[in-house]
Parts: sequence; C-alpha cells; structure tokens
Amino acid sequence: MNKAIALVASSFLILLLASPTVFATDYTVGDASGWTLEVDYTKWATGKEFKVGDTLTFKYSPSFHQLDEVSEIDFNSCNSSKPIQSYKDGNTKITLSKAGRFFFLCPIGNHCSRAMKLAVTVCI
Ligand SMILES: *[C@@H]1O[C@H](CO)[C@@H](O)[C@H](O)[C@H]1NC(C)=O
Ligand SMILES: [Cu+2]
Repeated sequence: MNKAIALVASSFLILLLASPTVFATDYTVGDASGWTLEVDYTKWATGKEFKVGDTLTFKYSPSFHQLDEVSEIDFNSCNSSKPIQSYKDGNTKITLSKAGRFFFLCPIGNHCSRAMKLAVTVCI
C-alpha cells in the first residue's frame, strides 16, 4: 500500500477508536409524531441499536405532556411518584451516557397506561 494512503487510513482508524461519539446518532423519539399519545413507542424502538453517546430527543407540547425517566419497576407499573429525572421543557435531549436499560414515561393523567412510555436498551 502507498505510504500516504496507509497514513490516512491509520489516522482514521485512530480517530474511530478514540472518539466513538463522532458517530453518535440523534434519535427523535416517535420521529415526526414526537412524544405524544397514539404512538407505539415499543414499535418505534424495535430494530434500533442504541449506543453509548447516542441521544434521544423528545419533542412535545408541555401543556399536554411531560417526560420522566423512571426505574424499570416504576415503568412497568406506570408509577411516576419518584422519577429519576423530570423534564417539561418541550424539547428534551437525553444523552445515553452508559450501557443498560433506560425507561421513560409521560406522567400526565393516564398517558403512561395508554402506552406513552419508552424503554431502550443501550449497548457499548
Ligand atoms: C411508586 O413508587 C414509589 C417508589 O418509586 C413507591 O414508594 C410507591 O409505593 C409506589 N406507588 C405505588 C402505587 O406502587
Ligand atoms: Cu402525555
């Protein structure tokens, strides 16, 4: 291989290894529908491979919806009494900072039991 090409290739490889966040993906939850009722977020998440450093952006009207990150137990029972984090700014960007499972729901009314909830699995 030509030396210059080898140098470029190895520099690129080093960049790749050193900065995985260069390739982070920003997901808009629910795509064009955003964070709202009548969207199947389980279906939305299916087939997506979330990685550490990716972000989730939740877009919603704060007059109607909010966003809580909760534990798995609270997620399963739609219990928003002690969220890990609460957001109500209408445009919430969350960085998936570590591998594992993350759980989100809307704490307004019965929205969570009407399927306004999202669980994601984040891989390294
Ligand atoms: C909701 O969760 C909190 C802790 O996260 C717990 O103390 C409380 O008992 C739960 N409420 C219900 C109705 O399960
Ligand atoms: Cu809601």
